[in-house]
Amino acid sequence: MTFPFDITATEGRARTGVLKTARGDIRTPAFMPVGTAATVKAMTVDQVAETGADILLGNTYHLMLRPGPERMQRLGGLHEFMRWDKPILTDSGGFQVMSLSGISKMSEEAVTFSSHIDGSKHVLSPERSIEIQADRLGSDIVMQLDECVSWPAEEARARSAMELSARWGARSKAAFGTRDTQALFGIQQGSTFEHLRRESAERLIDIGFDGYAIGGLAVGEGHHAMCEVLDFAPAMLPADRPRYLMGVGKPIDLVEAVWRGVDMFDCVLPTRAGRHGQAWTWDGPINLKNARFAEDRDPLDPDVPCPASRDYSRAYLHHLVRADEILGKVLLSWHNIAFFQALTAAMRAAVAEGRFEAFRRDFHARHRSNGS
Ligand code: PRF
Repeated sequence: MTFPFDITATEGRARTGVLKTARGDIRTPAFMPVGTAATVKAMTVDQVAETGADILLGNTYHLMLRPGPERMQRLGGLHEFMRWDKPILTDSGGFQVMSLSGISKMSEEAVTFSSHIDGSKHVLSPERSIEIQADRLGSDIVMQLDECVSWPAEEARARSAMELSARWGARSKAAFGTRDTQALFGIQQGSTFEHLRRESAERLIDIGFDGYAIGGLAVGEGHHAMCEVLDFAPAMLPADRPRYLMGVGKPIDLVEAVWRGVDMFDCVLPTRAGRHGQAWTWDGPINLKNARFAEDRDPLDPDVPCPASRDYSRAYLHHLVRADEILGKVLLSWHNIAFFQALTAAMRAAVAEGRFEAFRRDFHARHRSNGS
């Protein structure tokens, strides 16, 4: 059974709706906080839930290295382990192998890599990735194993990664089979080449997935080039299934991607930026380290329904960041996750009320007015 996806309103290519999973509803557009190592860094799951997040992202790569898939299964799966009972989407591992592990080798059969933790050697095939995600971790939304090329990529290189990803998509689907309470998403590749993106989409649709991700973007091409790909890539994917833009992004990327028909996102940005003293606001990013906040008694945002956004002065946050106190990282991660949830909630409401075009214009005007 595939999860029902009810699109409740559209405006141009933008959509809002609900993806109904066995563990609960995911309101779209959705932002998934990243819980790489079975934790959204510096936050409790109760805090994450309170910000309005409907779903978290977990990583096969990290969890297969530590604590290990078989141990995770003995401990009841990822949900029970980290005390999160809402949906979890897991990434398949290929992208993290490329970006994090030491030496890695791609073959038709599998990717072989050495752990970034202890150098130990591991093999990840499409079948093993599905087994880890679906059977050991108990993920709700399982991603196919794919190959993502860095940018810029020559056409031949982008083509071979797209074709390998399509073949791995078919193997992933065969290994996944049909399941009652879990979904499998395919991943479109093809770098910035329109004809490769089209061929990738056609091959994925032929295989048949419960949802479709756009991979291979936000790998160095920049906001403008990414938007140019999003002008055509989402429309190649089935309109009645969720579309997920992987590893994206800044608030401005999210607004532009929703405008072009994307429904789901994940990114380490809110938590990583928070640990580095950066807070995201409707006026753009600010760094709390900056001396101009030393005696600023205003909160980060009185309208974001989160204690970290509402109840602490910028002066206090400035002090915590300057003193490198753990609480500074905790509060800024919490605020940023709450801000990203407020942003997706605002986009859902704007599409539902047919005013997303005005929302987008106002977002740009206010974002640009930020002097920092
Ligand atoms: N593939 C997978 N995970 C990803 C990506 C991808 O292309 C990206 C690209 N931004 C982020 N995470 N499997």
